[in-house]
Amino acid sequence: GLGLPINCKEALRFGHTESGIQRIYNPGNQKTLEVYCDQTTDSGGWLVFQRRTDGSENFYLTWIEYQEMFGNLSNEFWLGNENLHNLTRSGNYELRIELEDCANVTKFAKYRSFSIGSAQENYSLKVSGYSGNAGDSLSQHNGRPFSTKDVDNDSFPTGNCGILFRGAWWYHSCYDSNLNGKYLKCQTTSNRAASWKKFHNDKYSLKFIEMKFR
Ligand SMILES: [Ca+2]
Repeated sequence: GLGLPINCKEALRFGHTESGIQRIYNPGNQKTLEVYCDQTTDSGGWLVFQRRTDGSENFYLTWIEYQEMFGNLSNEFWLGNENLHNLTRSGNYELRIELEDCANVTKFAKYRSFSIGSAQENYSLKVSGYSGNAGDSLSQHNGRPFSTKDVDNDSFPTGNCGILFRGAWWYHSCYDSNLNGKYLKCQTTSNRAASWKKFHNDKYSLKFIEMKFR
């Protein structure tokens, strides 16, 4: 539709070989939207849907706020759960997560299959097929619905993981990763941090995080 690519993989085929902001046509909801494409990492074609770099955006937000995009595509942002569902509802997608610690060590986690359910399914996470060098801190979240500080869909009976750990995620009871937790500028003392347990631990606030699919 409209001569626009339907995602970053198609944009790459159309000759958009540089990373940056790209307008796409999403057949999932027949709308256009701007996204950020990573066209260099691991052969490119990646549509970035989350990034943390400096703590400039507040990620401790509500269900309704997580449904839509917030932040700045050039820096910190969340693409929005509605967009994520509509972009992954048909076809097969892989997920890649870039992580950097405070000693500038970079690691990644890749998953062979990734999609996000509908609003009726509470934007549940479907993920499988780990590879990479960061360790697998996401497969335990497979099948879990999304939770926020105001909508508790987690499997922890006596509290809201989103409030306890200041994030919004596909919490179980509660997490192996908390990449929408607090950006604490390399602090290593709070389990509210934006963390990936298998890389460091649940108190280590990572310096750089990027989540993307293709
Ligand atoms: Ca709960």
